[in-house]
Amino acid sequence: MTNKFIITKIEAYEAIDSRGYPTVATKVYSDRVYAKAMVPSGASTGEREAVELRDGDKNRYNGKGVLTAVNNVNTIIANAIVGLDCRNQEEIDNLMIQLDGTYNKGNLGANAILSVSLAVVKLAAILSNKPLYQYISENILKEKRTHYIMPVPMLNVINGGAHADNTIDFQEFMFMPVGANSIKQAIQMASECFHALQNILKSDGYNTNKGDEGGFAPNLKDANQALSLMVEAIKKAGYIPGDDVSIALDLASSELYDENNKVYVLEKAINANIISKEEGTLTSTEMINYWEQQINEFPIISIEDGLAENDWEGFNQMVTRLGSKIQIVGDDLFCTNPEITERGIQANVANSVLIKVNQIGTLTETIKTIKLAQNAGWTAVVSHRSGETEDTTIADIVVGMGTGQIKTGSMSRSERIAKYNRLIEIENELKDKSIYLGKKAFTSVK
Ligand code: 2PG
Ligand code: MG
Repeated sequence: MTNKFIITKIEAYEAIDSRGYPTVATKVYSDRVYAKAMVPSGASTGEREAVELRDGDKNRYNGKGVLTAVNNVNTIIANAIVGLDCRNQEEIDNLMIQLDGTYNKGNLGANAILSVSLAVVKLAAILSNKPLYQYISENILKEKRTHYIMPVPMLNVINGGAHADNTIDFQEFMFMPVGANSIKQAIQMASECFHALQNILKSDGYNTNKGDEGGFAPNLKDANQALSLMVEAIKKAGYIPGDDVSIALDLASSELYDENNKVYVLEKAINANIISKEEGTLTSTEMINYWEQQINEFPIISIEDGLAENDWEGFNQMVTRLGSKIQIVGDDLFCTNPEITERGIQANVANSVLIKVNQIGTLTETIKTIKLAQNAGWTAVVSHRSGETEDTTIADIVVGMGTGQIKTGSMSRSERIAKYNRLIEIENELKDKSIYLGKKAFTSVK
């Protein structure tokens, strides 16, 4: 009898992401059954991210085409992987890493490699007759669970920084429905707060246009005003700030850092004449002071990339001062890279790691980073990118890995909603075999 798990064909092509840029889509087949994965793409990227291979041919998509990566899948990767058993995830991922031969997947492209890595696990799950989250847990982690942990979502409702054309320098202001008892309820609460925020913005005379992740992108004065509006929205929707709905932030501070002068510059606000150059230029300590004040004033529970990726000293100071009160998440800081995360754990620069599959490029390495964090008593937040597709793999990864937190955008735009709908579907399927941890998802915050 033939082994139904043998990969018989791999087919990649250029698809389109949520910003209208090309991305790699790959179908991995076993006979007539196939699974498909599509790769996301960031705008505020960390220096140490695995390489997203772009053609650079200015005649197509302003140089952003991915035909070289697609071709690498269809030739080099397909030649090596067709004929292998799709259940051997680690073997396949390691083989692709070897084929690439660089430390950052710059040869074949992390976008090429990731598309195959994710399609392979999806195919193995389909052929095993298991939902992907269950396959990840039982077959990859070898953990049989009586209950699955549904993630507390971070919903990015005010977009700034590189994700929006407005005056806000900080990138993401997110609702976290910590008081819900299920993902379904969490999403309902988030939706109600989101619409309350929309009404407040409208009646205060602000525009309600959206940024890349589906959050509003008004021209606000500063972060303090954004936070005040969010608290007002939570109350207006009938919830208690901090008890029912908390606030998480991604400051994406690498984008603000002036490496030469070791200062953070709030350029958008300065250019809009909201603040002077002096007021808008902050040292690491001044950044921490500012955010400490905001934490005291608002129900902030988590801050991601509160400082720049190379400011490890500043991060250590931030964790020492704020780490017992809030979750300090490293995104650009670690780039989902197991080695950098390991170093970060030793150097005590955070208490949580953001997990983005395309920052590292294989499922195997992604899992390694999550495990490192979990073993160190850190939390791990599985995350989308600002450029996304309808691919919902991260929803299954977060449930399969049981990390307890996901960041996947606002209550608008279908590429974000697709992930929420997948989480609702999983919860429905699991019935009483699912748990929503709420505030308990923050194990590292005392
Ligand atoms: C981030 C992400 C996702 P990007 O900084 O965390 O929200 O943005 O994908 O642009 O890096
Ligand atoms: Mg980030």
